[in-house]
Amino acid sequence: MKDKIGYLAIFGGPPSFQEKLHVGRPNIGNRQRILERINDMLDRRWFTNNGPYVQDLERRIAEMVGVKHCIAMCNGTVALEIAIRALGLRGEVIIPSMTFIATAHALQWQEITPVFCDIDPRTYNLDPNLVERMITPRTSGIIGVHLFGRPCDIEALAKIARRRKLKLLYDAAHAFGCSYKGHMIGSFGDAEMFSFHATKFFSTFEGGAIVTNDDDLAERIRLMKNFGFAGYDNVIYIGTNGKMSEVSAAMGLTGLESLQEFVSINRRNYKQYKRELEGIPGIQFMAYDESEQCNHQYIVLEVDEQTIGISRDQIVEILHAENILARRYFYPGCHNMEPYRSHFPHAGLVLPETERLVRRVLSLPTGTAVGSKEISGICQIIRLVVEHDSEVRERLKEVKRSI
Ligand code: T4K
Repeated sequence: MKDKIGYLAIFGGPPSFQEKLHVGRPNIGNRQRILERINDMLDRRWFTNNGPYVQDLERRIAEMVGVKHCIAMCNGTVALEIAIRALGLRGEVIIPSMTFIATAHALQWQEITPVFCDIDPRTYNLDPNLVERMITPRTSGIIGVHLFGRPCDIEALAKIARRRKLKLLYDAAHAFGCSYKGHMIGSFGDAEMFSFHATKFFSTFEGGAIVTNDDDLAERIRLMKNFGFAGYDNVIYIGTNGKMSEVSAAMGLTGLESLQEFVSINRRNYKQYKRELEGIPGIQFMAYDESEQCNHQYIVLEVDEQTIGISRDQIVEILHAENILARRYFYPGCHNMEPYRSHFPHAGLVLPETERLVRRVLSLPTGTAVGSKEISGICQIIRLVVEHDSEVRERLKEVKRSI
């Protein structure tokens, strides 16, 4: 435990942690069960192409989410691309800029223009009032992102989509196991997409899924993810390869058996962070609605540089020196990355809340790989830095001068 500025690793002290603490360290579940399933799979010699594990996983996820169809995919990005195509999106699609780059790329990859809309700073999600203003005759749909697992304003977006005859897709990459007004995320809009990447609290190594209640859409998606095959030697649609492998599904089925344990560990971590960080001036803790189900996959802080005189980036630098690999998700916003930065050099002018927020937020390590001692150590470093802000500022300047 460090109680003096001089002990911080950035000023020459030893790092607080020998091993790096990551945001997004995978949860594993029952290792024995995974290996048993993989052994069975090897015995059966059925590795992919809609195998029994994939079918079982799809059934269980559809049941858990409360939808008619779940189509498992090789990753979340391909799932998004296929959902976009199967929904017939074209022209322009409205999305937030504060998201992982895959949301924008899944559109641009298909020569559809992502139109970046500003967010509501209270939810970090699309501001429905502003969505309305971004609609043009070329707009074909809206992709809402439930950022960090907090649901979009689903009712307001549904109303706009209905009134303006737009398709409504959700990028629910962060929101598996979360709910909105008592219903599971995954059951809203025309379809929703999940990511089961290794860094997500529920993982299939790489993987994802599209969930929907629309029978025709589900049928198109199934064809599209398997080259358009409707049976041996019979291609009836244009398609690609979006299939999930059996080894991924084996991981997923095993992970589902430990899902509640993952959530409760994340929740315990969240509560501890909240307890130990609440009330620090200039540090705001991103809270979740306690009345909803939540996976607590992300622990997010907002740093107010005006109040503490130390920037988010300086805090990240200090934490990294301690081997705490905090991340700046989702800096600098898609509109500040290529090719969008070149396509829309002035996009930032209509995204004031996004521009402000991407400079303030940071994500801290959580998950089953992080224990209570580590969390206390992380919180203590943050507290120490904020409580000695002027001294830290001066010493950071010295460090910069000496480089
Ligand atoms: N939409 C949204 C809103 C998304 O956030 C994402 C993905 C997608 C769509 C697309 O879904 P996928 O196609 O990925 O299924 C990571 C993930 O790669 C990405 O899946 C995720 N979002 C994004 C938020 O985070 P990076 O570039 O930050 O990953 P990386 O390699 O820096 O890893 C993050 C941390 O996790 C590191 O500190 C290391 C640790 N880690 C990572 C891996 C892969 C491990 O400890 N073990 C591991 O196996 O994107």
